[in-house]
Amino acid sequence: MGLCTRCPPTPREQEVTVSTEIRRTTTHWGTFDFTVHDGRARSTAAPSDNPFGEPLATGLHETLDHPLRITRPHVREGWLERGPRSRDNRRGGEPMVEIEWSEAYDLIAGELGRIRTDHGDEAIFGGSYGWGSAGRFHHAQSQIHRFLNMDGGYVSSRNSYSVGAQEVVLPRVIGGPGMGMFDWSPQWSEIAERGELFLGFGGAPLKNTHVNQGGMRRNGAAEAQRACAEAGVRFVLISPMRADLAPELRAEWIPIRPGTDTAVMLAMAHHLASEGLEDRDFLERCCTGYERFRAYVLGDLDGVPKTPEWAAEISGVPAATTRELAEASARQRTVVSLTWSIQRAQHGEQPYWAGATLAAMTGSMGRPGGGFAAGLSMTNGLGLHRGSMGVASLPQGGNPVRAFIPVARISDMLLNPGESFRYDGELLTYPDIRLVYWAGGNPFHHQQDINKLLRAWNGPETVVVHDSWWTPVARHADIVIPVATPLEREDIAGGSRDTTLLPMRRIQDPPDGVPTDFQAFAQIAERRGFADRFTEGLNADGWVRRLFAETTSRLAGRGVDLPSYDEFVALEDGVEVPLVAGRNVFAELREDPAAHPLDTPSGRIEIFSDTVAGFGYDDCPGHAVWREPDEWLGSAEARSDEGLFHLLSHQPKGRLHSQVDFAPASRATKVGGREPITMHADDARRLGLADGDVVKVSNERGACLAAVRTTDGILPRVAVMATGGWYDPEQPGEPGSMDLQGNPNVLTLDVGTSELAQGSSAQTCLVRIAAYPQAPPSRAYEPPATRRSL
Ligand SMILES: Nc1nc2c(c(=O)[nH]1)N[C@H]1C(S)=C(S)[C@@H](COP(=O)(O)OP(=O)(O)OC[C@H]3O[C@@H](n4cnc5c(=O)[nH]c(N)nc54)[C@H](O)[C@@H]3O)O[C@H]1N2
Ligand SMILES: Nc1nc2c(c(=O)[nH]1)N[C@H]1C(S)=C(S)[C@@H](COP(=O)(O)OP(=O)(O)OC[C@H]3O[C@@H](n4cnc5c(=O)[nH]c(N)nc54)[C@H](O)[C@@H]3O)O[C@H]1N2
Ligand SMILES: [Mo]
Repeated sequence: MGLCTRCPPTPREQEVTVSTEIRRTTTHWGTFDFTVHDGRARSTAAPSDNPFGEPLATGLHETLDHPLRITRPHVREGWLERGPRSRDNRRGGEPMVEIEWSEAYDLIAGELGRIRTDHGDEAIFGGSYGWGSAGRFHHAQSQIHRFLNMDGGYVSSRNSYSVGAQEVVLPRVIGGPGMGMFDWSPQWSEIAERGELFLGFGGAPLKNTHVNQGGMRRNGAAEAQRACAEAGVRFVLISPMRADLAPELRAEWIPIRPGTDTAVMLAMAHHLASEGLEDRDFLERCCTGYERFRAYVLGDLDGVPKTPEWAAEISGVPAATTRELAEASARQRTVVSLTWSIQRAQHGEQPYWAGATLAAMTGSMGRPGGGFAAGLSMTNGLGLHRGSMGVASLPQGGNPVRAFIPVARISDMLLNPGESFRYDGELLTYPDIRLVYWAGGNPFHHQQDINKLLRAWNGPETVVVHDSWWTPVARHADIVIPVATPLEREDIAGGSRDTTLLPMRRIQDPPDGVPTDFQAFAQIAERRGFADRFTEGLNADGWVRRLFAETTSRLAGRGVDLPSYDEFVALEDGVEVPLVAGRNVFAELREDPAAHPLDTPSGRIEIFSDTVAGFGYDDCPGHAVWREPDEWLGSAEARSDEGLFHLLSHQPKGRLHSQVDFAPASRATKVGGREPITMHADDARRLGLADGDVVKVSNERGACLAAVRTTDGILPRVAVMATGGWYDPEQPGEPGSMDLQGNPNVLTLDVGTSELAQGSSAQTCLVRIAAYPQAPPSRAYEPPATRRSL
């Protein structure tokens, strides 16, 4: 405590003594110290023992009292004037009208009641996908799902954008519950100790480790990777971008055409099989279906041997390189590692199935420091720790509505009610949605083909959104409830695959009258007649204490003693919680497959799956296969037209998805207020472009502006844009309007990965790039037009 010496004194400060203190809290992008002066946050800094922790939080305090902040509820003008049943919705294209809090809650409660009565509970979509914020109690998904469940249920969404294909296919191949499969990957420490060769399909970019779902105390990924290089592990990066492995790892870079990793893996398998180098013992004892796969790879089934030359034609990876890597993988302790981006593409199931199969052939599967890795360093904790702390979360109750969609099928659902589609062996029907309710996510960031989404989004009668700022999704709502940010509430955080249980402290108070999600839902629950069940008579403080007490008793069962809640919140560094030791299922399998079967029908690794084959999907048969995607550089169209580029949209370096895109950390990554598009210097020269030039990036689905950034560290004819720049259509509300700021999702393809997983295919995308000299400025960070209620 003391007087702030850095800020000039305000007139009030000259009269009264004002306190300054440092308050620490944790977020998805790390733990930070805020200087709080006179009740307002004035600076953000990473703790001194966390040298890698700061990049995403620079200037985070500036977002709290920002002009983009929403401080009063708003309703779309047309919805207010013409009513919710209007069929000429122009969401995002009309002024937003400020209304009273009680009026807003009445409207939402009224709509929930009307739609449930007239159309049934299946008419409400509450999937509400999104990362929201850290914190076990205030977690927006938990809050909205608990609220909607108690109100009669909602149509939910299943799986994720992150790992949509792999989380459906891998349980068929190697078994395992949900995200548990990540814990089966070799960890960085084991690779440092025993590994020799790291085959990084997509690499393990450090930019991705600046975030960790649910919070993190220290960023340990860079050190852990470096320890492997220092121990002599050979790093091979197979990726369109050189930056996908840190320079200190001294990786050999093998550029590859996007979407073609499966072909290279099949060709490595071909070389191992035709040279008799595969681990016959493991394949026979611990796997099923190898002979079928081998016949496919050798060409016995379709007359096409998947040779290294065959793969070179598809992928651009030289045949000699593929052979050398295959031989090295048979000789050395090898990790076959895949980023998640590789499966966020059409046929995204295939590289993961092929990768697991290849790892099983190498001789390293189930041996320390080797085998198959599903997403090492894709968030900070992955590859550092196995398992979870087991912190309690808000009970969501049961959902009486059974209908669901695979998460990325939202536009298809809204456009095609009543139509059926296949998913993981089921035949499902899209429900007829009349009300969409979102809290903690931004579909106008995360969904592919935003112009299609906008057409779909205009279908329902009512759209309700909770957010703290005028984000793209808030601008496309009918009713907006502004909520407190995570820096304005108290909670407990336990990040996934992190080992520190941390208190989240209130850095400053929310703007006058602005509720938390919990408080807003409690208000609506009261109008719907179930406030007592929703709150159980507790306020937020009571709930956080209850979750802490439950966590205390859970951890006591594991021999971990937590201090009292009041002691805990005073601890700067939280409490270290040892994680439950994960099982090494592949080591156990190798040792004795009968005693330690996997959770698959055969108990073994299913190189061929009768279950998947039985679904009869042409785009996902019974073993890993190469299938041409609809858009790639090897297509007939792209081969004959040099003007086509493969657009990859990867995770942003300067932010988490679209969160606070207007914050200094994210703004620092922009060029002239727009998202950069990275391309090869030779390509730029060919198009007459220089660094900083504004270009129009387009295809038949849409167009956006971006600023050129050149490099020699990218495969020619590949262009990369980060995701998450705020969608800023030139004509708000008009599908097809050009986005001025640079959101790649106006260009991406919205089709399922296959009929198996129906995951997002964001990385399957061809575009054209052309100079756009007279570019209008982006207005993404200016608040939209609003007016007061008459
Ligand atoms: N082209 C392309 N598209 C992609 C991807 C890609 O690689 N390429 N990646 C995909 C992936 S992996 C993901 S995970 C998704 C991410 O998509 P999202 O998770 O939807 O993205 P976020 O920007 O994190 O959205 C969070 C929103 O919640 C708000 N928010 C934060 N905290 C709270 C809270 O406590 N309460 C409420 N009510 N709101 C809150 C934020 O302001 C923000 O608007 O994007 C996907 N989209
Ligand atoms: N800073 C930051 N970190 C994040 C996030 C964030 O928003 N910001 N989001 C987090 C989330 S929700 C998730 S799901 C993970 C996502 O993790 P990923 O999806 O794996 O991350 P990306 O950055 O999309 O992709 C990593 C790299 O894969 C390469 N790549 C793309 N396509 C191909 C291909 O076809 N073949 C090969 N060989 N390589 C390819 C690209 O060059 C890219 O840089 O990241 C997490 N980490
Ligand atoms: Mo994700």
